[in-house]
Formats: sequence, structure tokens, C-alpha cells
Amino acid sequence: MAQAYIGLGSNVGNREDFIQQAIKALAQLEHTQVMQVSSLYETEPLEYPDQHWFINAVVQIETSLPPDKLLTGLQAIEEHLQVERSIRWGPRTIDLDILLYDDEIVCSSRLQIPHLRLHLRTFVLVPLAEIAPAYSHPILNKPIADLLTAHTRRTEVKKLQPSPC
Ligand code: ROI
Repeated sequence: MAQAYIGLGSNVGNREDFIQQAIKALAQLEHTQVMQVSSLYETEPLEYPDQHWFINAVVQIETSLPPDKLLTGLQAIEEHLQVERSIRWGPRTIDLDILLYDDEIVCSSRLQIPHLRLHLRTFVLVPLAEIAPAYSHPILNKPIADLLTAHTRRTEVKKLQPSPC
């Protein structure tokens, strides 16, 4: 089994609900188990500021799907949850990215692992550091916690408090 980390983001409609539905769908992927789920964070939009804030989270899975099959599975979940992709970097109901897959490096036109901008994005680093602080980035060779400390172009990220009931 491989260990992989999946980034989730939503900024349309009931964002928390889309994230929860996507986590359930991840748990139902064949040959895949959800091992850890980070807190949910409300995050300032990056790149395309004139849109709603996102909810972001990171999930650790164990899977025997190879990276390309895992990507196909994530795309099926996105389609099922009806991703709006009319504007590049614009609003989306749900976005699922493979951030890390063991210490594999994949560089094809369809898929890049580690995710190319993982170390530049506060909304990825904060939830990833919550569940995998010691995980070493296979290209930068630094633990995620160190990448977060070194990350200077921070955008705002607020932890959502779990509802009391
Ligand atoms: N900004 C935030 N805060 N969260 C995201 O998930 C996200 N996803 C994107 C872009 C448009 C880069 N900005 C984002 O694809």
C-alpha cells in the first residue's frame, strides 16, 4: 500500500458539505482507505482574489491504486460533485489534488507529484503540516513543518471550529 496525501478545496455552495462528501467518496474508492483527515480551514482565495473564500483540508489515504488510477478516481469524484470549471483559477464546487504519493516523483503532462505549488500555498501547507509535519518532501528534501516555517508569502487561513453538537 502507498501513502498519499490529497488536498481538497471548495468555494461554491455548501463548501463544508462538498468537502465532507468528497471525503466519503475518497473512502469508497477501490483499494483505498482514509487514514487521517485534517481540520477544515477557511482560506483566502489565492491567484484569483475576486471570489468567495475556500474551505480547504488535507486527507491521508492508503491505496494500492497507482498514481494515474488514483487521479482518474479523483476526477470521477470531481465530476460526480459537478465541478464548475468555466474560469481557470475561478470558483469550484470541489477540487481534489494529489499532493504527495509515497516519495514518488511523477512528471507527466497529466500529473505532477509532488504537487508543483504545494510548498507555495498556505492553504495546503497548514492542513498538511497538521497531519504530516515530519513527512519529507521528496524533491525539496525537507519536512513539511520546515516548509511551512520557511513559507513567507502567507495568505489568511482560519481553522473552522467543529460544531459542538
Ligand atoms: N485559493 C484557496 N484559498 N484555496 C484553494 O483551494 C484554491 N484553489 C485554487 C486557486 C484558484 C489557486 N486558489 C485557491 O485553484
